[in-house]
Amino acid sequence: MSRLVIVSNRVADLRVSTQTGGLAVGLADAIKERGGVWFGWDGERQGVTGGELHIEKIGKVERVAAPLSPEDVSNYYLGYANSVLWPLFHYRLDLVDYRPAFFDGYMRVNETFAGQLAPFLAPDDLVWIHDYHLIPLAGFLRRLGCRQKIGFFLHIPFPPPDLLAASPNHAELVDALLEYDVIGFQTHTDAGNLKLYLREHISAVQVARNRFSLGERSVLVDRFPIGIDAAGFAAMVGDADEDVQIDLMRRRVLGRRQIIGVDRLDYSKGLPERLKAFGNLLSQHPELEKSVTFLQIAPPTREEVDAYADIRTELETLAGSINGRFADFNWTPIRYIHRSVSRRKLAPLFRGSQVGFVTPLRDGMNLVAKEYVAAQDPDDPGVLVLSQFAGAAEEMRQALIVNPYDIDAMAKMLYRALTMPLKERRRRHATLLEHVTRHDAKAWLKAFLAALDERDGYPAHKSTGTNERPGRATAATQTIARSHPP
Ligand code: ADQ
Repeated sequence: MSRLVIVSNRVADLRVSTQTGGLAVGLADAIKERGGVWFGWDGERQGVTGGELHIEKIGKVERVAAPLSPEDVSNYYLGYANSVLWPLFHYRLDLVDYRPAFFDGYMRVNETFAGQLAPFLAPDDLVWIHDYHLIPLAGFLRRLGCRQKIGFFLHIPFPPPDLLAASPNHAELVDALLEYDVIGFQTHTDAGNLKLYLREHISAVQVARNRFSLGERSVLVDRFPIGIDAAGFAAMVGDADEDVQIDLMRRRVLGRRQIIGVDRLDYSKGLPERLKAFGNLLSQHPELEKSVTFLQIAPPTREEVDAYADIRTELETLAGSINGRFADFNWTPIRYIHRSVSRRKLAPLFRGSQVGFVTPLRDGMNLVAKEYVAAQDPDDPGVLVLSQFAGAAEEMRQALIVNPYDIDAMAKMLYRALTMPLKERRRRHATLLEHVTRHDAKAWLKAFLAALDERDGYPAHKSTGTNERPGRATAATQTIARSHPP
């Protein structure tokens, strides 16, 4: 079995098995089993880009952490990745803060990472690069002569061609993607959006449903919906610590039901709309007062980016005004927790909540939807209310699917969830659980690596080492007619 090389923006802590964040813990297990390298930014903000790497050997794995300068953290990470690509790929052109210096920083960091990573690669390694921070990495590796099979997985949505074209660098981004052997997305919609772009703007020849020919090589464009460690998560529900247990008991005694939301505090997660829908529910159903609470856990992220500070203020104001309107001396309708909660606490909290309220305006997948299902008691399960714009909605059709912009419809759906008969709850949950368990993190990993392993790889004679940007001057991309929109 080939070694595995994983590259992600932040290098994972391989000594800790449970991490907060989107990148599946299963990856750590896979790399430990096969041996290899995990490369990424060390997460510090005061280093020197291209400076000394921090290398740690853990079993058969080398963990390689690269430093970045404050300027590059600002331009590459906070700038291009999180102020341009994140909003653009979440269909939020209104929030894109495009600046040429951001793109230059993005390319500079990717080029530097490629130079630092290349010496660690063995000829037969499978290289798996994760997420929007690192799109140009394969192109820079190719220029250094790396011909390994390189796959890319995008954890977030991929926008339709017209939206993508609004970015001044869309041609470079798509060219860079074409340097991979496998380009993996969460959903049919995302994969379909790239295919549309390739057909409309690049005249790439589609040789099979998921394969595009680029002259001597071809790329696979496919969906690999990410899963969770369903069994591992379910096993944590019995472990509630004291304060969670007390909270559960108190609600049981008072006959209070709980709606739960757990998200990073991000404008893509639809949090204000969610709070408003809960407020509408209370207005429309006064009989629910004192019998339902809404617990929203939303730890801060990327607070240096203005849009994140704005959403925080908006949410605090909204929670305050809904609580001000409905609260009584012994009942606070919305409990809003602005910090991270350990997974050990999350699993029992999900289990003790009668509704999982997961309504992003746009989301690559949304693991919380799957975790909520995995944590339920199959004999008396809660109901998942899920946004049609979460990638998870493509698979989880037995959830109550809502339009997260339609606040009134969400309030009605909450009411339906709270009043759903046990038989229907069980039926819906059984189908969802079966899916989440079968298509878990291991299945995702296996499917992606199998697809990558089956590829022919980069032709050995291909010239490399040009100073052009990746994708522009390689033989692979010269063979196709380009007509990128302006
Ligand atoms: P995220 O945007 O981070 O991930 P999500 O898929 O929901 O979104 O994953 C969040 C993870 O962090 C979940 O495992 C959740 O339990 C945990 N988490 C969230 N809030 C927490 C809190 N307060 N305390 C503790 N843990 C918390 C990105 C994409 C998603 C995609 C994932 C994986 O945006 O669409 O599903 O990657 O590919």
